[in-house]
Amino acid sequence: MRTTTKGLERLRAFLQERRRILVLTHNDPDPDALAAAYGVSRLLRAYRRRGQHIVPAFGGLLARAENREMVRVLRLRFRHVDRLDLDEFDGIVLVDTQPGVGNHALPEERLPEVVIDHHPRLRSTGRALWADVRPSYGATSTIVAEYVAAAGLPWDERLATALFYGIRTDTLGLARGATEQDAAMYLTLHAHVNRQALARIERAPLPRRYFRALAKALEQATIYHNVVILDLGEMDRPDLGAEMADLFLRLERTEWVISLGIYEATLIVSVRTNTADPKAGHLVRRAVGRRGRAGGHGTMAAGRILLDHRDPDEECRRLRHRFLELLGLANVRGRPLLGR
Ligand SMILES: [Mn+2]
Repeated sequence: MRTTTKGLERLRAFLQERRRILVLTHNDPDPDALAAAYGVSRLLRAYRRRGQHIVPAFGGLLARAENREMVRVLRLRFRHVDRLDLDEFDGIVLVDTQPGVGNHALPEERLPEVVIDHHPRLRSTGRALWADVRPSYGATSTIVAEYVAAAGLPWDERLATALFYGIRTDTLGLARGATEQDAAMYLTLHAHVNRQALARIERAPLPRRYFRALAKALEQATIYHNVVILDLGEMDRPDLGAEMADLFLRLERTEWVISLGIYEATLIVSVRTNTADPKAGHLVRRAVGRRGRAGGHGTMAAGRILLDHRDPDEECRRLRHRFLELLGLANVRGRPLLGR
C-alpha cells in the first residue's frame, strides 16, 4: 500500500508538468492491458487541469471476440497508436508491459516516464521517472485498482467491470498466479460490477472465422504424451494461437500446449501450461533463443520470430522439435488429436 501512495504522488507530480499524455499498453491487448490502461487514464483525468489531454492507446489488433465486446460494452475509448504522432506527447505511461519487451509500439529510444506492470522487471525499466513493477501480482489491473482506491475515486460500473474482468482473465478467476492483493481487489470490485455487461462480454458473439480457425486447429492438433502442439499455419490474427492454446489446455491429461502460427511474416508462438511448477516463460525463451523475442509468466508465455526470408514451414518444424527436446519428448511420436 505504501508503494501505491507514493506512486500516486509521483503520478500527480508527473502530470503537473505535461500537456499531452499517452497511456500506452502492449500490442494486441488482452483484457488486463485494456482495463489497466483505461484505469490509469481515468485516474489521470481525475487530476488533470484545463488543456491537458490524456490519450489511452494500443498497437496491433483488437481481435478476440471477448476483448472487442469489452471495449464496445464498456465504451472504452482507445486510440490506435498508428494513428497518433508520438512526438506530440510530452509524457508516456506504459501499462502491462515494459520498455525493453518489444511487444509495444514505443521505439527503443523513446523511454516512457511511467511504467506500471506485473511482468518480471527489466533493467531498462529502472530509467523511468516512476516504475511500479510488481511481478508477484496476478494482474496489472489489481495495481491500477489500488491506485484508484488510494486516490479515493468512486467506483463506477464501467471502471469496476473493466478492472474486475482484467483480474478475472489474467488470473482465471483467482485460480492462476493470484496473490492476496488480487483476491482482495477482486472482491472489492465485484460489488460494483455490472453483471449484465460482464455476461455479455464473456459470451461475446463469435464470428464464423473463429469456427473455421477452430476446425483447422482441431484437424492438425498433435499429442505428444502430455503436450499438445498446434501448427496453425497462416493465421488471420496474431492472438489466435493464444486463444486456441487456452482452449486446448482443457484437453484431459494435457499439461502443455504450444501453438505455432504465422502472422504477417512473423512466427508467433504461444505456450500455456497447468503444471504444478510452471515455467512457460523460461521454456519459450530457451526455445526461441536468439532467433526472436520471447517472454511471459510461469503459466502463459509467447514468442515471436521474424521470418525475413526464412521458410515458415522449416522454421515451425525446427521450433516444434526444439520444444519437444526441451520437454524431454524428442523421441516421442505424435498422435493426431482426432485420430484413433
Ligand atoms: Mn497482465
